[in-house]
Amino acid sequence: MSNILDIMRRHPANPIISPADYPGVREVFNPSPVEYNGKTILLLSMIFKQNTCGGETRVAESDDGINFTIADEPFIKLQGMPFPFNYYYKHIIDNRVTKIDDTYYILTPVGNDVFSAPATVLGSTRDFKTYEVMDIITLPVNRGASLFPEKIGGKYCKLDRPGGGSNATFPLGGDIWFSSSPDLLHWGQCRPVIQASFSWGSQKIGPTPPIKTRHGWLVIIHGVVPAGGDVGTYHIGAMLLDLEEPWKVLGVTQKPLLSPEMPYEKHGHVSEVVFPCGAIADFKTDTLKLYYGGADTNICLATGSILAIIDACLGRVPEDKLTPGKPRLEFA
Ligand code: BMA
Repeated sequence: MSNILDIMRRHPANPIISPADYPGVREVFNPSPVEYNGKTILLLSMIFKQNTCGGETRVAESDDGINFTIADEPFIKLQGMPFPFNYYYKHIIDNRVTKIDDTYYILTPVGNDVFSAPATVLGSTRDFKTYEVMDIITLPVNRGASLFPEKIGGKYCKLDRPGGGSNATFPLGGDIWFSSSPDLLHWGQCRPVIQASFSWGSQKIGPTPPIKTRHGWLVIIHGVVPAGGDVGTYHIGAMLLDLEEPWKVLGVTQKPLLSPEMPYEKHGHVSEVVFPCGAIADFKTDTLKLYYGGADTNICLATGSILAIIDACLGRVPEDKLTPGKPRLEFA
């Protein structure tokens, strides 16, 4: 029996964006996808061969979701901004973008060499040309912060992953948490959501922006196990959260949706990595378009039935790993 769910199909043109096509580029990976004006936009994570300043974010745009044109200039430029943003100008990658009303909000886990990192910077855009920085909205160490696309119970909501993962450096952490805010800037009422302790996500897991379905909030997540690869093996799976109380897990896929299997996922700058920063749902055709990074080197696309993914989430819930099962932290 396969260790991977048979739901997603890789696009035959994979990798759809490769550094080989862009002289000077060393890595183009971990895209954050969103629809804008009838186009598909990807916020790309890019690292150049002449790497003086970590990674940067560029906008790629496409009419068909497969052939992309990459902007010539970085989209997010924290260097040159006033304190505290100027401290966090390095390694601006792995964005999570969410449209709320007519604004696209971008959460970026940013780091530097001075303070502990990454912290999460919130910014916004309406046209993917102008980026407006808003504030730093999480303490470090925190990765993967992702906004829900609408208020729930009158509050903005987000998922994130405080702590760096359960490894020698960060023995605790690596779990996904929920928090809410009246204004996108002040966050609290934190709730643990799910522990990094299932078969394909035993070391750390990380969220992407939740997608609203009739059955619950569908969240594509990555999961890391310590074995294999340069830094463990990175898988992609999904979980389903309660629509009204989104810190409650209705289910999680028992197997990954995608694991590193193809050469462009197994070999690259970091081996054995498939990494998502979001997905686009087409409910008319019941298709999830999952854009992801392969081996921290290139960009790939896989598609699959949204309903099948939801079914897989609901198949079996490891009760001891999920709230309200036996949470590691008890709270009133
Ligand atoms: C994570 C992030 C990602 C990367 C992954 C695998 O911690 O740095 O950008 O894809 O590691 O290297």
